[in-house]
Amino acid sequence: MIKTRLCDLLGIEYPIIQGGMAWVSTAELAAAVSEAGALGIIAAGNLTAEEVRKEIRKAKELTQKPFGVNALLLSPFIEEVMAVIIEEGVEVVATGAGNPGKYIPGLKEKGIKIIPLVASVALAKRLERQGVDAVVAEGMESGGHIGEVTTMALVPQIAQALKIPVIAAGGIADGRGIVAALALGAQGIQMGSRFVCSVECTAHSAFKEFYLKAKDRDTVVTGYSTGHPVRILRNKLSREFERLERDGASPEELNKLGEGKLKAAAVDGDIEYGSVMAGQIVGLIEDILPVKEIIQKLTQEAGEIIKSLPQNLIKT
Ligand code: TUI
Repeated sequence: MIKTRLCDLLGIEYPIIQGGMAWVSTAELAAAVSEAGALGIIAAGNLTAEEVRKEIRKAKELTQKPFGVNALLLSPFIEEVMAVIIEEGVEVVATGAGNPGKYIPGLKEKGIKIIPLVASVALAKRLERQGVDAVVAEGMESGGHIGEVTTMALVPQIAQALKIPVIAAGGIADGRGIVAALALGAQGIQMGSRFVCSVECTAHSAFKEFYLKAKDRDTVVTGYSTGHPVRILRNKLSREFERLERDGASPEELNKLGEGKLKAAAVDGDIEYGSVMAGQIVGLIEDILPVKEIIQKLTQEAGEIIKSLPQNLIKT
């Protein structure tokens, strides 16, 4: 059994957080993860504030346990979404793709725990000073919008610089990844791709099947030229992106090509022309399992690895 101080901080059994993936992390997935003893997270993505409220209320009907909402700082509705999160009394707010500094006082005043996703030591340190409760250190192995540093290099550097708990993300999908993250100084882990391949995930079956087929080298990063690098599975859309970037297309043209494409992939199942965001560990995922089984399998694997370390690795 793996217990860390993150478990006490969040009132959860296992130090595992489910990534807030736009159009994928719905109330159903978040509630299933929380019910299984980890922390489920609803992704607000670009949903309107009232749509986010509906998801929060649905999750409350499905579980009594704590869950969080991921507020995408790039959303046009971010101010109203933050207001709804406060009104609905959500326990935890995660933020992505920016600096959440200006929202911290308002959330803290209401006793809401704040866990920003960060991709650099500098932002992690600044946010610790501003009073956040933990950070997710997200390596560039992750799917979706990414930073520049790998999980292996980012997690120990952030763990070294901070006193609050650090949660490792990017490249983790089994017990080995969990143990590695703990060895790097993390108090917990966040997984996205592994939870996409769960029974409770409401993403389109074609989206999940595309994950199962993917191998280690099947993700590509598009959008370096626009300042918003995004990791996706290689398909007709990624090739079109690469062609436009090579030909020097403007950021406006590239952003236009990306518009609505994540929904097209995750909700409508368009895996050719949609944006299938996925992390590099996707090649390891071979089955679609109930969330509870994923969590039990992984924590058991992690426990066995930790127990076997003295015999297998440490010769005295
Ligand atoms: O946010 C994510 N992953 C995402 S968001 C997303 S939606 C989207 N779709 C298309 C284009 C852009 C976004 C899909 N996947 N992960 C957390 C994350 N945050 N990764 C990197 C960052 C980050 C980047 C810069 C966090 C802070 C930051 O700070 C900038 C600053 O002001 O210092």
